Amino acid sequence: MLVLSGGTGTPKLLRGLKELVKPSDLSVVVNTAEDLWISGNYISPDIDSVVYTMADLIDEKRWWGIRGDRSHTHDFLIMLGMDEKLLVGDQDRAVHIFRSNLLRKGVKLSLATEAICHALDVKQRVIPMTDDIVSTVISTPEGVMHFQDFWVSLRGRPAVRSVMFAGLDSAIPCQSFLDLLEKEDTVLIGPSNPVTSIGPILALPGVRDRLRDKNVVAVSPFIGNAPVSGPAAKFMAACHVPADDNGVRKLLGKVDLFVVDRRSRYKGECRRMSTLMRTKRESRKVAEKLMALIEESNTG
Ligand code: GDP
Ligand code: FO1
Repeated sequence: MLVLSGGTGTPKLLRGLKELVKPSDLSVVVNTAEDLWISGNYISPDIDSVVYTMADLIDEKRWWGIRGDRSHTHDFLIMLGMDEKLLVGDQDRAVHIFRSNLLRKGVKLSLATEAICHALDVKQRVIPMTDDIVSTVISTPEGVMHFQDFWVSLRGRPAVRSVMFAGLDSAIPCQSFLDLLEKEDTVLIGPSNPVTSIGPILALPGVRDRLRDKNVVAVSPFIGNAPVSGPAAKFMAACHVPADDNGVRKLLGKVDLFVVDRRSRYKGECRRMSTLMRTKRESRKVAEKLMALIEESNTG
């Protein structure tokens, strides 16, 4: 199965799916448009969240960073007068250093990610959506800024005029992503931000075309009429779609099976189940129900 993922909602689902699906049958293509260099190292927040989830290292309170990690280096850098816009944990930083050393030698992000997976004994395939640089740029009345400046430094407070993806038009999907789109019958779009996490993956040249003959299953990131967390509602309004399941459905485009939370007021064709995943148990339940639906949709 091929899963498209951001760094929070879909990793919660992957926490359940990895208990049910053989590692060799589970591949995850991850958004990289929120990546950035910090203090000389390359951070790929969504890839790291997916890898740490698969390695059972993820900090499940925040859905970024490593559980129990310290921040001695970050604290000392701040004391020295450096400004680090993200709070980077020490072990997390070690992963960034490992990755950045490979990138500086000319190794592609996809291969560097494979090396990280190998080192952390992650058997599932975790694939960046592209090896090229794509950056999410948010236009606000306070200026045009990188996603992380908007979301972390300014805590998502400014009004959002538009969301753009610099570099997306000339980016090429990773070859292993294209190979999986050939091979897999089912593509599962996880409950991630439809604008800034799933949006860039689907907008890569050739991806939407290749989804035409697939069984595309999507889980909405909305519970009732609001996202569980994050800036999805603000971004969706800036994209001129309603901030609800109708808007999610519109942004995703071709979907054969749309799964919404049982509290949703969505009136279109869909399947309903509880999709809230606060615990490992809830993640597993959602994953189980989803697998049953997918099986049904493939045989029926
Ligand atoms: P990001 O990369 O950190 O922005 O993370 P994602 O895009 O992967 O996930 C953010 C989205 O996950 C938000 O829009 C949330 O509404 C959604 N989300 C978080 N937790 C849950 C959950 O338990 N269930 C569902 N259905 N969606 C969730
Ligand atoms: N998000 C924050 O809100 N504050 C942070 O200090 C922060 C640090 C951080 C460090 C490593 C990493 O991989 C992710 C981190 N995030 C942090 C999350 C990151 O900003 C995510 O991209 C967003 O949460 C949305 O995807």
